[in-house]
Amino acid sequence: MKNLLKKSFLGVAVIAIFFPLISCEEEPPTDLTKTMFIPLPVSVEATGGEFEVTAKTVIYAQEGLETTAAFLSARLGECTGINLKTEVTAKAPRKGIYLAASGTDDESYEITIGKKLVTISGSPAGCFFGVQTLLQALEKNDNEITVATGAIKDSPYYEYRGAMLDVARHFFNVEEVKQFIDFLAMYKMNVLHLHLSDDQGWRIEIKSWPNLTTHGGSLEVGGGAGGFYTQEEFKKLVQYAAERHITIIPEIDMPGHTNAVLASYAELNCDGKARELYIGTRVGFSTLCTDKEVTYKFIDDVVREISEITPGSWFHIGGDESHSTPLKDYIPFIERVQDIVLSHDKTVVGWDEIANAGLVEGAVVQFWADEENTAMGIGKGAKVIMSPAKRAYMDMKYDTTTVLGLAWAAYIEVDEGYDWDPENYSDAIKRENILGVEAPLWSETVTNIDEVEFMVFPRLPGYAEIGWTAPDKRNWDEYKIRLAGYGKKWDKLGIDYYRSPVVPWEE
Ligand code: TNX
Repeated sequence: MKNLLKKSFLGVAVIAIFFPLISCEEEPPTDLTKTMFIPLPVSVEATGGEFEVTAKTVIYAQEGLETTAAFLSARLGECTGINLKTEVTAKAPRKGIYLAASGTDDESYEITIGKKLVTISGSPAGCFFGVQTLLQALEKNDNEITVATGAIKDSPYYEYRGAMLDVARHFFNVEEVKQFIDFLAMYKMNVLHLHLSDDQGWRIEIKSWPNLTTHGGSLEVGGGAGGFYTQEEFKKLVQYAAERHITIIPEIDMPGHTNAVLASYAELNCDGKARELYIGTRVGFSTLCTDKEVTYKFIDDVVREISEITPGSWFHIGGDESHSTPLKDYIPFIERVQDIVLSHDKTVVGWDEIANAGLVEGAVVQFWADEENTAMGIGKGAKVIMSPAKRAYMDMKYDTTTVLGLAWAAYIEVDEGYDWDPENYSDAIKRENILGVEAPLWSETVTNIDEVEFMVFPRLPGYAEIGWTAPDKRNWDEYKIRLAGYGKKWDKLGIDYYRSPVVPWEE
């Protein structure tokens, strides 16, 4: 409508004559506070006007924000078909879209949307998150792309907002992992935990132990061809994530969940005999030989090679479900492995079982099942990542009719995935103990990216909001309306989401 008005003076005259009373009301409502943001920002104010994105709009960026400017231009191009020019500038322009460095180093950002100029200011990470917010505020009507004017101030509640992808049970290639990273980026998540090894497969090249991938990575659950990332490919994933302000946490699970290792190198078994490759889904039957010296040489090589190509500060040592490792062996093993991780300048992360051992300074315990373990970890000074299987496991079925997924922890409908609060989950775990939230996707039953999408959408945006938005601002009945608005966007993006009956999807 507005384009028409602009194009023809005659049109304006005709409309003015025949519709004099509704000239303003003709426009779609331009109320920024009505935008369906996920996660919900700290504050949104509307000023009632609109900013129009046209082919002439330029994205200006201060130095250091070029990658985010290019990202915004590419995303706008995908959803609108117009490719905006980007330009580095030192001073604020009078019109266009302007990414400005605020001088802060946290993840907060501010957006002001005027009729001529949109300014997003923050640290590089803050600006990137602000860009996600701006993209959610875009309206496309006929040929017009507009944003309602106003102001947004925003910052996250938790510093750690993650998801995990199990690439060991089923392998997901570089392109698929990039798509997963894109899902995280849309909702301002900042951590991707990659579960890189398990009984069924080893998925990252280790140059000093090549059989790990050539043999140990050759299969996956069900017996199909597995796969692995070369170190060059892994670096590309790290880079792709970094451009989206997402840190990759590599996990090498040990001493259990190691059958693929034990099949690749006979000497890592206590009896010196290589195991067969495993394509089933049992857990708890494998263990590294904790009292052989070569085991620690192996671990040191693995941690060193992976740490060299991982700029993020974390290294995840797994440590879960080591049912075949007696506790008297498990404890010194976990303690020694933590020292190895420290010697490569990384921060230790492990599943809650590691709290049975002594913990090094800075160690992080990932709560998934056992509150007592987690409480022990807190007692030993650890921070906690909240991934309670009953609420946050994206491999759990939605309900009894879900074909994919498992159900050992719970059925997790979309409301159950959203409607809980990390700091009120367990008496033993308080706000000050919590680093953040992570939603894992285990892949025993999930074989390709379409199936990933089905398990992840629409639950993932909820975990992102739990991580970003303060608990007193979250409410399922209000959230479900916002969530419903995303169905059409996902349709357009070709995302195979679960059309949950508890979400009031738009027709
Ligand atoms: C438990 S969660 C596991 C994984 C399985 C998952 C399936 C955790 C630390 N261990 O090995 O894949 O359940 O839901």
